[in-house]
Amino acid sequence: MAKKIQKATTTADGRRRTDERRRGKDRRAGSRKGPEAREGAITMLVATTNAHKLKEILSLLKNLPIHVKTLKDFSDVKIPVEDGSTFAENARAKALHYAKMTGLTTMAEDSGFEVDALNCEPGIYSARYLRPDATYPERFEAIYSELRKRRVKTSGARFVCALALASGGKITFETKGVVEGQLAAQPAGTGGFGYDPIFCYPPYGKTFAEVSPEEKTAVSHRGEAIRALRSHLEQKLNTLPKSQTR
Ligand code: ITT
Repeated sequence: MAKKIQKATTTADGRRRTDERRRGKDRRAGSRKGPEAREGAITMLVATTNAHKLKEILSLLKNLPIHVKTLKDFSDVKIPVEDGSTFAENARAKALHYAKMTGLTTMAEDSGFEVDALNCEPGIYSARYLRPDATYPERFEAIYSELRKRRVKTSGARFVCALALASGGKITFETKGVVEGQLAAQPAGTGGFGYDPIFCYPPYGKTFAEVSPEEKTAVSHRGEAIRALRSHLEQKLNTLPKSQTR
């Protein structure tokens, strides 16, 4: 019996020491592990290396009572290889990778621009279309040149955003946002980023680069996906015991 008590004490002591060592390590690594447990409320990593995407996502998550971390808090974390064959596969892989590397509930999204007349290219290759270091004007010209080759004047086009939330090695939420439109006759506008100057949104009669950030996200693929994530998180927060939220 005495032996049992001794063993239990040793185990508990050992665990406490381990936890203390881990907490010290967490502080040194920029809260790499365990902040959810420490703070009680939801901490979520927004895992994107794209500053434009990040700005849109953060503005869409505004006023949600969660602690948001970005990859700036984890500068030494490696970027995952994106070798999925769909937006959803890539989004899941990114979310699981960054969640594993940081120990945080993590959201990631994979998005892109699809042109019907080009068999939905650039699609999942949007960020590296033509060449990884190509400029967007070069990419636009490549798209228009492909259309000229096919003797096509115009085409339907869309932006797609697949979003995944990962926690504890699992995907806990997934959604997809799509905005349908037309390939613009020529690039127009200076706002936004990426393919925005060549995506015409018919209800506005303008490209996404010609409208305000608010007008874009009110109807965009990313706006739709993040609004669904917001509802999911709000629901999750409502089911947490009061003592775990603040
Ligand atoms: P992360 O993987 O780190 O999030 P990334 O830019 O590599 O960053 P993706 O692989 O999802 O992200 O590629 C998205 C590309 O799709 C992006 O670089 C643009 O070329 C295009 N894109 C996506 N959303 C867009 C938007 O709202 N406006 C214009 N272009 C967009």
